[in-house]
Amino acid sequence: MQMTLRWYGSKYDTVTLKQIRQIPGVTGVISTLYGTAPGEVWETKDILALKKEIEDAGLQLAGIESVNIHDAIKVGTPDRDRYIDNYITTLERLGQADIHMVCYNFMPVFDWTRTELARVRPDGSTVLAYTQEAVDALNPEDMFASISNDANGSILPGWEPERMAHIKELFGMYRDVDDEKLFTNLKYFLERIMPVCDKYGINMAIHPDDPAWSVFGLPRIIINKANILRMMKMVDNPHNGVTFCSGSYGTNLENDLPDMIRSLKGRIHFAHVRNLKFNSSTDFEESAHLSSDGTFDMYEIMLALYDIGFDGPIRPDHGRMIWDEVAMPGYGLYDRALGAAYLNGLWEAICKSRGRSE
Ligand SMILES: [Mn+2]
Repeated sequence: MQMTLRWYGSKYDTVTLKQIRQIPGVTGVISTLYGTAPGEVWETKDILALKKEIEDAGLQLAGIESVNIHDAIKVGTPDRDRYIDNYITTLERLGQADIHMVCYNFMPVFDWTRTELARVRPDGSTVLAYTQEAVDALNPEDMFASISNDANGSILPGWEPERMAHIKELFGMYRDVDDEKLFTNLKYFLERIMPVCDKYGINMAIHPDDPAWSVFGLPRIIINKANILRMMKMVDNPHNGVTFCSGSYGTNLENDLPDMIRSLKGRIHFAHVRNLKFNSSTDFEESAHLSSDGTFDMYEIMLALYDIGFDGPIRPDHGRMIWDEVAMPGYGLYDRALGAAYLNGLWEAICKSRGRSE
């Protein structure tokens, strides 16, 4: 596996490539052209400039998170083919630039959802947190207002103001889309993009829905083992794979994370590994990465990845805000660096005890 950190680009991120380079064991970053809108074709010169900037800093661009999917594709409107054509062109250009992993999600309207971006923990650190009670008490517009007011001045991916300005319209588009329709539209999209993925060796890695259940009545399908195996079978191509995000699948305590990993051998192309601490089944917070601080056994998660021969990029996920850092919630430097070092330590111990060199 290759340890990486997510990086939003020098225009948007408070963390520098130089800082990332100094985290021991981190050799790559996962990035995106953050200024592009879903549905837009990415320009080759912009892709190459991003890649060069990262390589000049002594790191590798290990994959893209994300190339976002236009709502027309998720809803299945008559103009979806135009947006899929654009997506294919972007994939072609990424492949030509020697980039072979693309993360994306198929979540309607919202990306990940949290109800607090800075819950204070007993040690004074702040973390992202979720309570179902708070979601039940809010409407989507209020949710957007509370998220954007709390974001330390950053624009959070998936919560861009331009997008949220159309929130009512977006909800309207999804009125007739249920889980089955969303599966059908995902299949249509995947079947159309697989040829270009085959040609350039691009691994598509779908990110799970977060939290792993319906929010505000919207359909959500990438939530559990049964659905993800259905997706793997419906387009049975090794390039149709997943981002295994422990913090997103883990929002549902019925998901057995190591078992899910073992069921996806050969299809996990990217891993987000972090812990959650559940205070009740409907209230959780994003704790430090260590097993001892949260609900999940992080050793068992890393061991399952080892057992299936996982060799893709991995990254620590949202970190706590510690040591008075001011950054995009979840995306500060310090706690993610601690997370990377911890996951690398687990991996080294597993490799040495099992006799594989890396
Ligand atoms: Mn994730």
